[in-house]
Order: sequence, then structure tokens, then C-alpha cells
Amino acid sequence: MARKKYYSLRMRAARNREHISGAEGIYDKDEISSLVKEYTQRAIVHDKGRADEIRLTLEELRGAPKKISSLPLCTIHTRNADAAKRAALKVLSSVGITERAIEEAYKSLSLGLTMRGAMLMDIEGVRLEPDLLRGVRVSRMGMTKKAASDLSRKLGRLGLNNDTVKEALVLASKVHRYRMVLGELCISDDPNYTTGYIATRAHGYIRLPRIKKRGIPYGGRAFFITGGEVKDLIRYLQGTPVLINEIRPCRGNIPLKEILERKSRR
Ligand code: PML
Repeated sequence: MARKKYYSLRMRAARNREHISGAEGIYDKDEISSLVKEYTQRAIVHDKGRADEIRLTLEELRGAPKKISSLPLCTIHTRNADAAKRAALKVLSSVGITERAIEEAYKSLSLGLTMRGAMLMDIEGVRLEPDLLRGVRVSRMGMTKKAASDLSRKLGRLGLNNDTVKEALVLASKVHRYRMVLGELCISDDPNYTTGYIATRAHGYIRLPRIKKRGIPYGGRAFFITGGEVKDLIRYLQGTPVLINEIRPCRGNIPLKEILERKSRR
């Protein structure tokens, strides 16, 4: 029997050369034509404005993607940016990331320079990515149809069934599968999106509402890493195709104390 072929479909939209939106997934051949239409539609109409340049990349994958499960998801009911930062410090430091590194990540994410990719930081706060302005992009990831509908159902119960949450969860699930990554801090660069998240393999994906004030047009991601070869990690983040085929529990608000006590097993 012929080997099943998978395709990576990626979209980037820009206006006046400024990035507006992006999306990507891994699909079967028969899904591609309707998705090209969907991605194009999504690129044209976006909160940040109408795109004047849309790039669609369709690539046949050489091998079968690595199948993984998603990180479990929950939310801490953080009332403001200070509470969100306190929660981030507690959770991320509990896996060995120093306070200095977390403060450094916060500082870099508040400088007003939105990078296209993520920062790589060691647990002392030293930046390790080769291009400090661009960062490292995570790419070639997606969900099986079954996992996608399971995730929609689980997020739907929480009123969170939207592309922003789904895409961030897929990305974090790919990133945290790699053992060198200890934790992540993400603040959206969308001025209207004030929920961010932190993630670790032990605690899962933890949403932090009101991590920033409405109207702030910058943000980004920091991955805290330890040991191993940075270039191997970058190769994995950018190039290894990963497909989520199982959705772990998605829960609503959970007290920080409970999260710190009950680490998930993965
Ligand atoms: C969520 O609400 O869980 C998503 C938070 C981060 C969104 C990052 C982005 O803007 O893509």
C-alpha cells in the first residue's frame, strides 16, 4: 500500500511589509483546496487590517509527522498584569527557571520590539538564539481531524473555541515535547488580546488573563531552555513535522495553589 502523504500548509499575511497574521497546519491531500480558500479568507480579513501581501506555502512532507498529545489546558483567574506576573514567576520558578531569567524575559517582551519568532533563554536569562532580532519560528505542526474536533468540543464548553487559543496550544504542545525546553512565557502582540500563557511539561498550558493592558501592540514568546544543543532544538522547532492526535483535558479556572500541587504527568 502506498505511504500516506501529508502536506504542510502555511500562510503569512502582511500590510506595508508589517506582519498581520499567520496560520498553519498539516493536512491530507484531499483537504488542501478548501483550506487554501479558508486561509486566504482569513488573511484578507483581520482585526489588524487588510493584508496587501499574502504568502501561502504548500509543502509535501518527506516523512510521516511525529504524533503527540496536546498539553493539558487550564486558566488561572488573574485579575491584572501584576497577578499574572506573580503566577508566572511561581510556576516557572518551580521547574528550575531563575527569577532573573523570568524578569529578563518580561523585560525583553515589553521593549516594544515584536520579534517574528521566539526568544531562547537559558535558565539564568542569557539569550541563546542566533538572530536576536528575528528569534526562532516554530513551524510544521498541526492536528488530526479527530483531534481538532475533540479540541473544539472541549474548548467550546469553556467558551474558548477560537483559532488563537487552538493555535497557541498546538504550538506550545510541539515546543514542550522537546526535553531541552523547561518553560515558556507568551504575551500576545495583538493589542486587543490581553490573555497570555505560561507552559511547562509538568504543569501544562496555563492561560493568564489580563497579562497586559488593552492597546499594547507588542509581545512575543520566550522559551526557557537547559542543556543540549541549541542548533538541534532550532532544527526541531522549525523543521520537524508534528501532528497532535490526542487532546488532553481542557479545564476552566484553577487556583494557582492547586496547579503548583498537582503537576501533570506526560
Ligand atoms: C490563549 O488565550 O490561550 C492564547 C494566548 C496567547 C495568544 C498568542 C497569540 O497572539 O497568538
